[in-house]
Amino acid sequence: MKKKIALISGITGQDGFLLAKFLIEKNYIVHGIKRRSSSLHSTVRLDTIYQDKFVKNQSLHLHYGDVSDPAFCCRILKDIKPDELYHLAAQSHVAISFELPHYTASVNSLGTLNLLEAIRINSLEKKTRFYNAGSSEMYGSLKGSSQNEKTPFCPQSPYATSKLFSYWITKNYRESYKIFASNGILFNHESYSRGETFVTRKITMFVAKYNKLKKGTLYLGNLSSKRDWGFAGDYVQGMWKIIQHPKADDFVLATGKSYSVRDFLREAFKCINIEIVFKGKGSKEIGFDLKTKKIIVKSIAHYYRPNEVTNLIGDYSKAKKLLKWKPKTKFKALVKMMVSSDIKGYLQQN
Ligand code: NAP
Ligand code: F7E
Repeated sequence: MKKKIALISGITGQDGFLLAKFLIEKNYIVHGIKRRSSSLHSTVRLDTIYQDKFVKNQSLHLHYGDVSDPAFCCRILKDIKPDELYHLAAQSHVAISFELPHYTASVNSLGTLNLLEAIRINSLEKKTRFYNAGSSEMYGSLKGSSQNEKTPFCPQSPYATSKLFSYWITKNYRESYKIFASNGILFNHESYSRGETFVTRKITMFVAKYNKLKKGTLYLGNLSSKRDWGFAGDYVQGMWKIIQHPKADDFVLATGKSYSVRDFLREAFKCINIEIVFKGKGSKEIGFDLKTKKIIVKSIAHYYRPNEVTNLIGDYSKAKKLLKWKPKTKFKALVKMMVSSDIKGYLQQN
């Protein structure tokens, strides 16, 4: 049987790597877009699935490119003609989007438009199914009990606003040009491959180091903000299911539960047998080891955002009903998985 061809923008990121691995296991030929970098570091996640150019029947192919370049987008679609295009490339850091709003809008909003236009210009409307990586950040802070596909959007950052454009342009191209174009509205999903400046990984990497050195302070921002945290491995399967669905549509993927940054810290330190206790409020809050009384965590104003999304909880019942998707990994198991992986990594490197 002819193998399906997938193209992934953002293949060097957390989700791109996990999705590529999943699709290769499903017997796809995977093409990925990587940006030119002065070091090899940007492709480090792909090391375990990398295949040399000269290997026969190669299932992973990497191409230099950038989604903010319309000519490149047009050319890659013309050359690859993928059955499925997973558009994951983005400036994905919310805090950084306040520092680089123009750049964030340019990559996240126009990048999506460039790929959709490339499908249209190459007359691939009937051939290529398009997945767009939408985000729970588009909702802004929780108002009711949970957020689903019918909840009004209220973006609170340049990142969220840029993603709202990409969400609507995806819907617009679906309705105007009959392209199979779907949005995943994904709540936070984490893993051992999560970027090191996102709060969960920042915590688990610190815990791994603290486990060995028994010293140091972890500086964080708002410890009270709450997120619906799931495991990225479960979510890439959801992306695939969204694309296999008979009809293009928009789907929330989430766990339906939310925990604070403080909860995540407690659980992560528990993995190294430290009970952490908190004292103080806001940017004066500290976390210390109940046994030794050593201060380990400090909240500082530097890491606060100009506008904070205080709480997010997703309602994934549509995906459960129509896609038969549900998250398999619970919060505690996720934290444990990330801490264990970082402890192993730290011990190997030091
Ligand atoms: P990530 O780890 O930050 O990866 C982002 C990827 O996009 C990287 O491969 C990055 O390349 C690439 N990229 C950035 N700008 C690009 C450009 N101009 N052209 C081509 N590639 C570019 O993000 P992630 O966590 O995997 O998330 C994947 C997608 O889902 C993103 O769109 C994100 O906004 C969205 N999302 C994520 C979550 C989550 O919780 N993880 C939730 C909702 C939505 P480099 O490696 O070269 O930087
Ligand atoms: O922050 C708080 C911070 O940066 C989570 C992206 O994948 O998910 C992600 O966006 C919470 C926020 O993720 C620090 O204020 C406290 O309330 O890990 P984060 P995010 O902003 O939720 C959404 C769904 C996406 O779409 C994005 O692409 O943690 N927080 N102290 C901190 N956050 C960071 N990064 N660093 C801190 O020191």
